[in-house]
Parts: sequence; structure tokens; C-alpha cells
Amino acid sequence: MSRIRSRAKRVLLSTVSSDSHTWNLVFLQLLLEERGYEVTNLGPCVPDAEIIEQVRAERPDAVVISSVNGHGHIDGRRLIRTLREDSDPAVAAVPVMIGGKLGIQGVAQHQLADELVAEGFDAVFTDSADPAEFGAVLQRMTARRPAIAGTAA
Ligand code: B12
Repeated sequence: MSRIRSRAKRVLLSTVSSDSHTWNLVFLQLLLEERGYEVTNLGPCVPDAEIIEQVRAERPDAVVISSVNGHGHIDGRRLIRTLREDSDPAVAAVPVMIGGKLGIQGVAQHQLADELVAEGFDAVFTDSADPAEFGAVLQRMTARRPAIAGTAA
């Protein structure tokens, strides 16, 4: 008889290279863990290359990027371009979302969001995003990924 074991979905959580804020990451980690995700939190000021190497090594079901220092739209654009151009198709295709205070206050957040989606993010959340909507979008994205960890005899 074979048994099929489903596993918790894995989320790689990070901010961008310029951003030293950490409570946004702590908040998101707790929110995601409360919803049953297994979270790897890379912490503040993470270089693009390290995020991409972690995606390659961990094969997460989704990547969640948070930035609040106002540079998120610049760093995020550079990060997503590099990730989508990766030669490993599994890395290039991983679902990635970004959220937070992505531009400086006063800049049209929805325009920045549209630009970031055009660059390759699967979803973009502005600062006032409803956590319930974020949860629903993440669930839809990760549901498309294989849910089976393996089979045991
Ligand atoms: C604490 C703080 C700092 C601390 C950070 C310490 C630490 N270890 O985290 C220090 C002093 C280091 C700091 C530095 C700077 N800061 Co500061 N900081 C703050 C402050 C006061 C609180 C941030 C915080 O911890 N909030 C609590 C967390 C839980 O909430 P949050 O960050 O707002 O995140 C929420 C949402 O944005 C959302 N969210 C965030 N990410 C994501 C992602 C997804 C997917 C989703 C769905 C939602 C989501 O969910 C969170 C919970 O609601 C804010 C002002 C404020 N009141 O927000 C400024 C603020 C973020 N800082 C700001 C700035 C400009 C800076 C500096 C550039 C200042 C400077 N000139 O040096 C530097 C940047 C340094 C850098 N390299 O990044 C600005 C950013 C301006 C903007 N984006 O328009 C703010 C908004 C202050 C202001 N009003 O001008 N800062």
C-alpha cells in the first residue's frame, strides 16, 4: 500500500537589498506561519543574488518580498528582471509577490504596482492592502504548485 503525504507550502520571505526595516518581515512571517506556511525569512538588506540562490536551493512554492523604505519599486524591478531571466526554468517561473511602502509617500502607488506587474511580479500589494486578500492570492498561487512531498511504502 502506498501513502501520500501532503506537505506544508513553503514561502521564501525577504526584503530587497537597500531595505534595513525588519518588523514588516516579522509581521509577515507570523501571518504566514499562522496560516500554515513554512517560512524562511532572509531578513533585511538581502542582495538579489542571495535571494535567487535561495530560490534555487530551497525551491519554495512562492516568494514574498516586502519593502517599506520607499526604494522597493526600484530594487524590486531589478530583482524580478534578474529572477525572470534566470537560466533555470524552475527559478524563473517561481510565483513572486511584493508589497509594502514601495515608493515614497505621494507617488501613485497603484501606478507603481501596475509597472511591477508588467515587469514580472505575479501580484503587488500596496501599503493598505487587506491581509485577507494577500492570503487568498497566496493560497491561489501556491495551490497551483505540486502538493505531494513523496510517497512511502
Ligand atoms: C522603525 C523604522 C525605522 C527603523 C527600522 C528598524 C528595524 N530594525 O526595522 C530605522 C531607524 C532603521 C529606519 C530607517 C530608515 N527609514 Co524607517 N521607519 C520606521 C518606522 C517608524 C516604523 C516601521 C515599522 O517597523 N513598522 C511596523 C511594521 C509591522 O509595519 P510596516 O513596516 O508598515 O509594514 C506593514 C505594511 O507596509 C504591510 N506590508 C509590508 N510589506 C508587505 C508585503 C506584503 C506582500 C503585504 C501584503 C503587505 C506588506 O504590512 C505591514 C503590517 O501592516 C516607519 C514609519 C511608520 N510609522 O511606519 C519608518 C519608515 C518606513 N522609514 C522611512 C525611511 C525613509 C527610512 C530611512 C530611509 C530614513 C533615513 N533617511 O535614513 C531609513 C532607511 C534605511 C534602509 N536602508 O532601509 C519611511 C519610508 C518612506 C516611504 N516609503 O514613503 C517611513 C515610512 C517613515 C516616514 N513616514 O517617512 N526606519
